[in-house]
Amino acid sequence: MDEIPFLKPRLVSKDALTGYLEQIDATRIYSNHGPLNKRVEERILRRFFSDEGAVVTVNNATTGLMLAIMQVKRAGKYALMPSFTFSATPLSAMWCGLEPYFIDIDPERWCLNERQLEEALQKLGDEVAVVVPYAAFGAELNLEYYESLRRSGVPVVIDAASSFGCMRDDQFGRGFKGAVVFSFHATKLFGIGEGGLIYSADETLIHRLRQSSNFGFDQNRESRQIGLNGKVSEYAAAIALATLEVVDEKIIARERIADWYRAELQDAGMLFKGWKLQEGGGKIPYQFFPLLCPPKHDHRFYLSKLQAAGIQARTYFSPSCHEQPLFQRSPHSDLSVTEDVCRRILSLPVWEDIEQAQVQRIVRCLADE
Ligand code: T4K
Repeated sequence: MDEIPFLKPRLVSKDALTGYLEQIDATRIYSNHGPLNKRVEERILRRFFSDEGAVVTVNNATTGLMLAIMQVKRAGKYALMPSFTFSATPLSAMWCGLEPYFIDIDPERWCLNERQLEEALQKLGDEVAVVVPYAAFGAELNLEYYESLRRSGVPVVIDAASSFGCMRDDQFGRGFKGAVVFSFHATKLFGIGEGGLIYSADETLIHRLRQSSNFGFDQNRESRQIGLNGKVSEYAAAIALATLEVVDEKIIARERIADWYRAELQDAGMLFKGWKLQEGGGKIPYQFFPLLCPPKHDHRFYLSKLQAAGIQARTYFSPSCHEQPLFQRSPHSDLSVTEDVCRRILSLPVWEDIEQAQVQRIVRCLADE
């Protein structure tokens, strides 16, 4: 029986790139916020954010998070965030000299539990330097809540690594005046290899982030603030421009695959047998299909069934951050929902040309007990 890989990303073809590569050859500008990067930013701002606010490209979301946290953080010790995230979230806070402080997630959307976040804010007061919520797998966060938190003086950087490409006409993050950081890693819907983007409705913030992504240079090319090299090469921008031409097809293809998963799970009656889907995941840019297995087994039971059937799957984000050696000593609130989700989470294959019959095979393998 054919193996089903976990991911099989398809970036743009060489033919789609040729025109852009010729433009690079003609200008001989290869980096430093060059013309293709400028075009990527303009097109993304128009297409996804209706020209509201501003964006800057960065060489990956981890750099974007570091730059944004460094830019907005206030005096304080802790970065409040979920433990149910990729290690890039706490790592970027640590690079900014902060200690991650993990808060539990809610059981439906698997995003930061706002009530527990409020309790931690009360308890820690001025020790909180920044809050870094993660929009889990592209689920929408309550932006009104985070905007009011920001206005009350608590800086907020949203880890939206998995969110780019959701909502065809209303990209998540639009209108938020803190920083929203997206990933363009090869494994994401808008994959360009390595890359990312920071959005804010606050244009001044993006201006400062653009400078800090270029050694903190001001207009005289003198370092005026702390910075690093977070720029994107023109070759990567060429891939982004070609990807923009097909992004609608990618969004539609992934939505269709998620619909197949939902229909198969429904047909097999699994949603009444303890299997659980993420809520708030109507139009998310699926990088893979996440779901919780019934509590009677932990996910290893199902992973081995899949493996025996030649199907690759993963368990993002298990182990969660507080279970990993580097973060084991980081302070945290009660993490019982995180621990339950991490025991049960499965990440199932999604890529644009996966076939319906393959999705069927995956779900039937799980259903067959
Ligand atoms: N915040 C959150 C919440 C994130 O999820 C991430 C990244 C970040 C921040 C940071 O974003 P970046 O700095 O990366 O822009 C992968 C991705 O590398 C990572 O970007 C992503 N999250 C994470 C969820 O997944 P790994 O270490 O699990 O990837 P790896 O090498 O195990 O590959 C995953 C699967 O994809 C494998 O089956 C192989 C396949 N693959 C991978 C690549 C790179 C391919 O088929 N082709 C490829 O080119 O992290």
